[in-house]
Amino acid sequence: MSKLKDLGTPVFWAEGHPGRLDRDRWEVEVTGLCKNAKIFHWHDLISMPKTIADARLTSVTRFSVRGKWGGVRIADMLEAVGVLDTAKYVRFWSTRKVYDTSITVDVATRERTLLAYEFDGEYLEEDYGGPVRVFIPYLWGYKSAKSVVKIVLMDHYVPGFWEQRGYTDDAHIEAGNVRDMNEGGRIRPIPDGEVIRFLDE
Ligand SMILES: Nc1nc2c(c(=O)[nH]1)N[C@H]1C(S)=C(S)[C@@H](COP(=O)(O)O)O[C@H]1N2
Ligand SMILES: [Mo]
Repeated sequence: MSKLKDLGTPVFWAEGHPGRLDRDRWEVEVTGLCKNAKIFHWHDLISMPKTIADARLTSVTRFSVRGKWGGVRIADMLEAVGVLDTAKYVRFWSTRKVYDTSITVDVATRERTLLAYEFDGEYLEEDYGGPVRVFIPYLWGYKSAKSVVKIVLMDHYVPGFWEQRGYTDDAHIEAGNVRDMNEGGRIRPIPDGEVIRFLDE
């Protein structure tokens, strides 16, 4: 069990659940338009400065879950590999490389965009994208790729798994109602953009 599970957070694996994943042997390759392509091992990631974002993951399927997402800033990872000025997009690949999604370098380097390994102080389990997943509070959840194994810096955009199936490329969160998982699925209205409305409650 975990906090995310206790809250009844839906588990999405469009490509099928990956099963058990080995945290201690996890590797994330960062490559593409950078000076020093690099493989980050699990122990590298947890030795890097940890950022905690108290923020919401909000799905286009209209649920939203808030907690303290902990991990490494994507900005810190890009700095570590020496991202080039020509890199404009960041592509994330999930384990088994069926699911991918891309965002701008601009959003990737924002303060609360993380390669997350924790939620409320617990390591993420496989259901929720452990050992490490992208967490982007600013955009619809389909940009927050789970169980990430590869990050590619690119000068052009490529539509990902869900974008090819009709979800928008920019994933801008649109006003409407969401089920707030922190409130037992209570239906609440959200405005346009990042869901920060229920953070102070
Ligand atoms: N690999 C992978 N990552 C994924 C998905 C998926 O199907 N496969 N679903 C996305 C969608 S649509 C959302 S809303 C969030 C949901 O995260 P959760 O399953 O941890 O609740 O993960 C995103 N990342
Ligand atoms: Mo979603």
